Amino acid sequence: MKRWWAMVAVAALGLVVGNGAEAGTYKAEYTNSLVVGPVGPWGEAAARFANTVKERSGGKINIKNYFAGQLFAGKQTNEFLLLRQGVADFAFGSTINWSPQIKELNLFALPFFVGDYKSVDAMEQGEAGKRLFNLVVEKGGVPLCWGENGFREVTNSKRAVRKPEDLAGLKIRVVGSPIFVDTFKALGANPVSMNWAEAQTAFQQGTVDGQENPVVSVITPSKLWQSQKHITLWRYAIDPLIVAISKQTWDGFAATDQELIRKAAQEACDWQKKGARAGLADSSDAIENLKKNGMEVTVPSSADLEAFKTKTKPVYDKWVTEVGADLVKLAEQDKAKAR
Ligand code: X2X
Repeated sequence: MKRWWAMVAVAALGLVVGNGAEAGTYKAEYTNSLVVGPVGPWGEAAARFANTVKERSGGKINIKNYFAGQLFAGKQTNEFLLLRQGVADFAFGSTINWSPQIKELNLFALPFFVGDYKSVDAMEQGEAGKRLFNLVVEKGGVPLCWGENGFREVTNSKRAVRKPEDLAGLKIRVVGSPIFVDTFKALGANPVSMNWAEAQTAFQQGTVDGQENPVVSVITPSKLWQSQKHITLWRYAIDPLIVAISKQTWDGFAATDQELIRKAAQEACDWQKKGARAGLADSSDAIENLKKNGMEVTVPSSADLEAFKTKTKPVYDKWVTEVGADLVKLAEQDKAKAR
């Protein structure tokens, strides 16, 4: 009898000191949203994350990856809304796709602002990154770690692009986020906003001439050389990923599960980021592979880059105001510290 009461007391105490979560109640499935497919470091990191969490939770936390935009039914700029509503429990999200809801995330898309890996790492780990994560929290997400899509390089089927004039009139697919339309207009191109799934069909049908995306995360797994002959390595913008969980979902987990998830996410991010840079940061293997597949690679000189930068300066100025001059200043300070 005594023992029975002791057990009740312990259980009650557990509820009181618990995280507000009803420990032991799990959903049959937790959704994870991705814009890309399972091939490549982005998708593979999501698979690793789901496996790790399942294993470490003894099979209780089952994350199902919804690849290729299945969860947001094509409209990639809605992904953060789904996360906020809890339709997506998790997201391995591109900062570009979330920028319509969190406009400060356009920081990374300011033309020719970031430029190198050291700078982006310094921004993410520094004051700018902290500010951005706080904004994600304010908007209803719980950010777990930074991943990486990568530096965005422009490709097309028509001609080598070394100068702004080379882009004149080219129909370039961009994400449905206004800074990209502004940038390509400033360069004299003809930008069209399109979701990634449709864009891939458009490249095959030749209804658009070009696009911009990172080499290892997107261009290679999507075999874009099948339609795009030319690539220019200009690093004009970078697209970090944020791995995040919906606030409701997060609050539904006990502290021990939260800890397990946070750790598994960090491991997935570290692995993913390394993968996104493989053959780019440590060697030129990823570029050699593009050549092997028939692409012609243009590497602009610093004078060439200056010409692109000058053309896009009005876009930069406009979007510094949108992003917030104080945030840009924090990012500049972070970058300076890394040097
Ligand atoms: O749609 C794109 O270009 C992609 C895959 O890079 C993003 O999700 C931003």
